[in-house]
Parts: sequence; structure tokens; C-alpha cells
Amino acid sequence: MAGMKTLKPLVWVLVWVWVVKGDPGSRADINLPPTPGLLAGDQCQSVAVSNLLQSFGYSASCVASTLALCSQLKDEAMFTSHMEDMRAVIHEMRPSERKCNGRDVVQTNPWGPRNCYDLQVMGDSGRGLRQIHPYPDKPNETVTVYCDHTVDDGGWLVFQRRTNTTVRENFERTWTEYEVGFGDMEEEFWMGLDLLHVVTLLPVELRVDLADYEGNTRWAKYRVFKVGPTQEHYRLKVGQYSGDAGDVMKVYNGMQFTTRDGDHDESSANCAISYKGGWWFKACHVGNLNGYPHVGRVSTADGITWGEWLGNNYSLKNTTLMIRPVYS
Ligand SMILES: [Ca+2]
Repeated sequence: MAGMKTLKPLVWVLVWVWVVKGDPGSRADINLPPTPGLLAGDQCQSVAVSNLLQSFGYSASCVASTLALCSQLKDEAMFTSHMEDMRAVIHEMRPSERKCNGRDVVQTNPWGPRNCYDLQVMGDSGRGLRQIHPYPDKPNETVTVYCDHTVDDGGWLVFQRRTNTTVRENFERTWTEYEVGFGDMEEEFWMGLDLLHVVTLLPVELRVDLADYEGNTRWAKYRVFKVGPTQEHYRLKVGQYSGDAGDVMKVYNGMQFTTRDGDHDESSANCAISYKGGWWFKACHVGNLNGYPHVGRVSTADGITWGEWLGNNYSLKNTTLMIRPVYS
């Protein structure tokens, strides 16, 4: 609770910005300084705050004043606490925003949609391949991703899928392949850790959808999901579970990514070789959605597994991993 006293000024700035400055529909004075990209520490946090505020249509001066306050917050834990409160405040504001103007006032950045949620706000629906501008330091650069607006209110960016296609995708891949991605985004694929790091610079939540061969489905959501940079071997931060599939990912919180040629797990062996696919292994796993595509119940634990649901000797039929900004 020690952080609460220093937390309040930031929240009040946000409230003041909203009440006094108002008019989030106006974007005329947006002229923000260049936003750095793959940065650590204070600068990266500033980008997160800046993007969060911009997404709600705040003016450049408002964003600058909030960043000035943020710059005094050097402690990462305290900053995270502030971010949580900002999300809560913004979440409460959204209904009144909509009522006030009679339309959805959430604006995308002036260079284009940064993610699938921005696209949805712009009117996108359905699901499929879309172009987004995910790089804060290269706003004009686009990448193609798979968006899904048909699940759980939409706005999701899908970064992994397993399906029971005739020809299964090979997930026993190298470090480089897991970094850049592989597969067919409309069938089985892995988007790539490099881009996954970039699209989790902003606060996002994770959704996991699972299906077995008997027609049953389960889901899991994590309010916290962040993938670190390559220098940290894409270390995972994950938490705040909800769902009916069981909390498997808690085991992997803080783990680095391991592939058959890049061993960063806590086992004396290489978990990616033992269990046939790259993952945030510990020593080794309680679920691995990048495993070998066995069909259903098998004697080995190297399948597409989610141990909390059907155990590690059952290889699932369908899996989807997707993210969405948490301020949505
Ligand atoms: Ca190892």
C-alpha cells in the first residue's frame, strides 16, 4: 500500500485530463515526439503510457504532462502499480465517453492501426489476415497478422494455432525459426517471438482456446502477458488467470524460451528436444501447445498438451493463442 500515496497524483492527472481538457474526439493537436521502439526501463514505460493515452485520444500536451509525472517513477514495481490503476481509471471512463459523444471516441494512432483492437475500433469485423503498424519507432512499417473479432468481443491478435489439417505443420524448429515465425497463418502457425515481443510492449491479455478430439472445449485467460526481448531469450511474464482449462501458464512465469538449438530451460536436458517443440519450458513442462501433433491419448508426453485439463498424455486437436490490449 506504500505506493498508493504516490499513485494518486497520476490517477488525478488522468481524471483532470479527462474532466478539464475533455474532448477526446479532437485529434488536431496530436504532434507527439518520436516514440522509441525496443527500449528497456523508463523509456519503454513512457512508450507504454504514451500509447495508452494516445489510444484514448488525449492531446499531446496532456500526454506530455503525464509522462513528466511518470518520469519521476524510477521503481519498476511502483510503475506497474501505477499502470494497473491507470487501466482501472480508463476502464471506468469508457462508458461515459461513449455516452458523452454518442459514438466510440477511441482513436487509433495517426499512422494507422497498431493492433487488431485498433482495427476493430475502426470498424473491422470477422477474422483473417490484416495489416497493422506495431513498431513504435517505425510507425509507417506494416506487418501482416491474423485478427479475430469473432471470439470474446473481438480485437484479438492470434499468434499461434494448431488445427487438425491433413498435412500438419512441423513445430520442431530452430531458434531462428521461432524468432521469425513459421507456418500458414490461416491454418497452423507460430507468429514469431520477435513480433510477439513488440506487440506485448503495451499491456495485453492472453487468451488460450483448446479443443480435444471428443468435441470438448476449454479456455484460459491471463490478464498479464508480456514477452521480453531477444537478449532475455523472450522471457515470459504471465499471470492473473481465469477460465475453465486450468492454470498451466503459472509454471512458466519468468521462464525463457527454449528450442532444440537454444536451451534456456531449467532441466539438465533440452526440453524442446525431449518434448518436440519450442516453448517457455521450465524442467520441463505441465503443458506444451507447440508439441508433436499426436491424435488424442498417447503413451508419451510430447504431444500438444495442457496438463491441467487432460493431462500430459493427451494431444489436443485445436489450440489458439491470442492477445488483446487490456485497456479494451
Ligand atoms: Ca536444459
